[in-house]
Amino acid sequence: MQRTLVIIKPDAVQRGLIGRIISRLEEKGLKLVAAKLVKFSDDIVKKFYSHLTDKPFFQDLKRFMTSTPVLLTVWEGPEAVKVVRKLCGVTNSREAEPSSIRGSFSMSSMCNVVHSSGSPEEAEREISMFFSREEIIQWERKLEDLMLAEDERE
Ligand code: FUP
Repeated sequence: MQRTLVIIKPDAVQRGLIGRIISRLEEKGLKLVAAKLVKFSDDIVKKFYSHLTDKPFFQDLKRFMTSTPVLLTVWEGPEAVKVVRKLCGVTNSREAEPSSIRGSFSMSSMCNVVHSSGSPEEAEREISMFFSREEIIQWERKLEDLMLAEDERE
C-alpha cells in the first residue's frame, strides 16, 4: 500500500483548520498511519525545500514555515500520492480546483494550507525525514472490505 506525507502548514494551524483538513482525507478513504506536531527550524526548511533555496520567495517561505508548529501526517491508500495531490490541488491556491483543500481554504501560493508529496520516491524520502519505522502504525480498519476491492488492498 502506498504512503504519502501531508503537512498541515502554519496558516492552517493558526486558522483552526486542522480538523477540517484531516476530515477531507479521512472522508476520501485514506488511512492515517502517523501524526506529529513539530516546530520547523531553519535547517529543516532548507533540507525539506532544498529544491527551492535559490528562489526569490525562499526567505519568506522559511519565515512562514518556522512561524508556528506544523502537523506532520502520513496517509496510506492505493495510489495515495496521486490521490492526495489531487485532493490538495495545485500550488497556487487561487488556481486550485474550488473543491480541493487548497481551493477551499486559501487564496495564496505560499500560505496554501498543506503540503503533499509529489511522487512515491519523494514520499519515501519525506516520510523518513520525520518518522522512524516504529512511528508508522500498522492498524486494521474494520470497514476495509466496504471501502476497497481485494486487489486494491495490497
Ligand atoms: P508544491 O509541491 O505544490 O508544494 O509546490 P512547490 O514544491 O513548487 O513549492 C513548495 C512551497 O513553496 C509552496 F507550497 C509554497 C512555496 N511557494 C511560494 O511561496 N511561491 C511560489 O511561487 C511557489 C511556491
